Amino acid sequence: MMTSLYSIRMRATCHGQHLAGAERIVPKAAVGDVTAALTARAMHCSNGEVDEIHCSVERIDRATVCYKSLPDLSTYQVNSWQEGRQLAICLLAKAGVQEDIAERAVPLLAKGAGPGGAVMRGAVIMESSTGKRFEEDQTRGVRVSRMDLSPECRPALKSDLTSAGLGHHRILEALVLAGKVLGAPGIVAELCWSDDPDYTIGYVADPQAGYQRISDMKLSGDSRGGRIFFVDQAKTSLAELVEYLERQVVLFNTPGVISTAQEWIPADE
Ligand code: WAQ
Ligand code: MG
Repeated sequence: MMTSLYSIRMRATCHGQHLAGAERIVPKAAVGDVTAALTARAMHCSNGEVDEIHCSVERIDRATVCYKSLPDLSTYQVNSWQEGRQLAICLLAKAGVQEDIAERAVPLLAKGAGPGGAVMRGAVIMESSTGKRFEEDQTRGVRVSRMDLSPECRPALKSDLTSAGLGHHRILEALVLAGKVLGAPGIVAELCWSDDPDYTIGYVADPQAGYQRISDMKLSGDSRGGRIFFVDQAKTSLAELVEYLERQVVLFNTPGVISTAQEWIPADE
């Protein structure tokens, strides 16, 4: 008999504010260790003192698991955040997002896509040719959940990333999240950069080109960031999309190709 799988989700708060979150999908025997590791990570996060940690552990029906391959990873080295944003618009347009929509999407994340310019807890869902937004709650947005590497793939990917100088768990987690998003019905592309003021790297992902990191998407010290999922409305419904992103269990069992960083030279220089 195959051992059961469990989804473990952790979120930590300070004065009711989100501090840290992480999730894993692991075999039954690893549940104790992984829950402890995620809790320890929340306790040691440098953003503030933890008030509450919530961990949920939920058994998964093996028959519902969808196995996929991770996207390839590449890195563009740019000279400034202005150049990074210009490159992001180019990559989004190449992926099939209408250019004027891409040009409006980047400043939307830059000013904060939530009400009053707040950083959202989840992602914006945006129609790729009209710019129309679909999230029911623009404070929360849509949260991608229930994805991980298979137990066989995790050490292989970790060692590939570490050899490329990309060993921080933030990168692995963003790659896995983007991998799930790229499998979504009607997806055209994803745009992301962190809301962590010390972390300026972002990415544009699309199903053909994969996970394309951009070295600078904002000025250091800026605590705004977020995610936008661009979709083709004709190819999906909001209900189907949200069901996939929030509930469908996805395990990645094959790493993608990891390329070395390349310099980006803007075309008009
Ligand atoms: N689902 C949807 N949106 C999310 C989720 C999620 N599970 N988690 C975070 N977000 C949104 C939310 O608006 C955050 O403010 C924003 O994304 C950024 O989240 O070097 O660290 O966890 O290759 O700060 C990308 C580059 C790092 C990594 C992304 O995002 C690399 C990052 P953060
Ligand atoms: Mg963050």
